[in-house]
Amino acid sequence: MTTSSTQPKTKSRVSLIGVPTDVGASHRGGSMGPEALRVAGLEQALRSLGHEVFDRGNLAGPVNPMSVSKEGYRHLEETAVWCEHARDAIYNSLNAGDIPVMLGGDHSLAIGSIAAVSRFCREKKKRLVVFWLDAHADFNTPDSSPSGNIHGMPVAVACGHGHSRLLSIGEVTPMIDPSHVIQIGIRSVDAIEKIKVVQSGVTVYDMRQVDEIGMRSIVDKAIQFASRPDTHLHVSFDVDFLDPAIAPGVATTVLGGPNYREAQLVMEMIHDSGLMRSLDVVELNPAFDVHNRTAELAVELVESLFGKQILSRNPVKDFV
Ligand SMILES: [Mn+2]
Repeated sequence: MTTSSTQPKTKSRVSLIGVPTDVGASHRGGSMGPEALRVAGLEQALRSLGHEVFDRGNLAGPVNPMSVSKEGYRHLEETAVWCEHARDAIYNSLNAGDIPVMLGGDHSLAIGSIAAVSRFCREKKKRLVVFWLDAHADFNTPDSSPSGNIHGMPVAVACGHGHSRLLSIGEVTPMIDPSHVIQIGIRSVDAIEKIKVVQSGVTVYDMRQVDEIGMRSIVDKAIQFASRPDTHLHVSFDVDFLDPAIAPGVATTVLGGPNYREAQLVMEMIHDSGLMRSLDVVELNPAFDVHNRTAELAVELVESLFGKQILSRNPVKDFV
C-alpha cells in the first residue's frame, strides 16, 4: 500500500564531510573511517530515506607524525589544524542550510565541529545542546590524561579547559555551556577526569544508570531538557559508545556498552524529537573491524537518526 514506514517526516539536505585523520588518537587507522562508511553505503542509505545527500569528499590536513607527547599534548598543532579545517567546512555547511555529518576521524575533531556549531548558534540566536554518545567522558586535561592524546579531551576543551591553541579554535570560551552537554553510555573515566567532569556541570548518564533506569527514560530526560523550539541539537556519536560485541571496529573498546536494540532506541528517539541539526560519527577504525561490519552498523544507526523506522509510528496518519 505504502512505503511510508521508511520515509522520514521531513526531508533534509545532508552534507557528508570526511575528515580522515587519527592524529588525536592512540592507534592508527581512524583515518580510514570516512571511506569505510562510504563503502558501507551511507550516502545511498540516507538518499533512500528521501533526503538530499551531498558527499563533499574528504578534507586534507597534516599527516600523522606519530610523535610523543609534549607538555601533556600529543600532536597539538596537527590536531588543531585538522579541527580548524573541520570547523570551517561544517560552519559553511550549516550556513548553506544543510545538516552536516562529519565522518571522522578521531574524536578530537569534535573540537572543530562544536566550534562551528557554537558560532552558528550564536549568530542565529539558537540554543546549543550536545548529546555525547560515548564510552568515555572525553574530559581530560594534561594533568589527568596519562597519554596526552587529544581525542580524550574534546569535551573539556569545548567547556573551556585546555591548551590555548585548542581553545582558540572556538570564537569564544567556553564554546558551550557545560550544563548543555549530556553524555550517555559512559563507562570508562580516568581518576582525576572523574572529579573534573562532575564539577563541570556536564550531565553524565553512565552505564550504571542505563542498567538501573533503562535507556528509554534516560533519552526521555535528555530530550526533555533539549526540547525547545530554538534548540540546535548536535549529536556527537563515538562508535565506541556501542558494546564491543556488536562494534569491534574501534581502537578503544570498553565492555558493557549499549546493545543493538538500546543503540537503535537512542537513535530513533533522537530522530523523533526532530531536534538534530548536526552530527559527528567518529572513532570508527577499520584496522580493528571485521569485514566492515562496524561501519555497516554505524550506517544503520545513522539511518535511524535520519528517520528509518521498523514500522510507522503513526499508522493512521501515514497510511491514509
Ligand atoms: Mn570519544
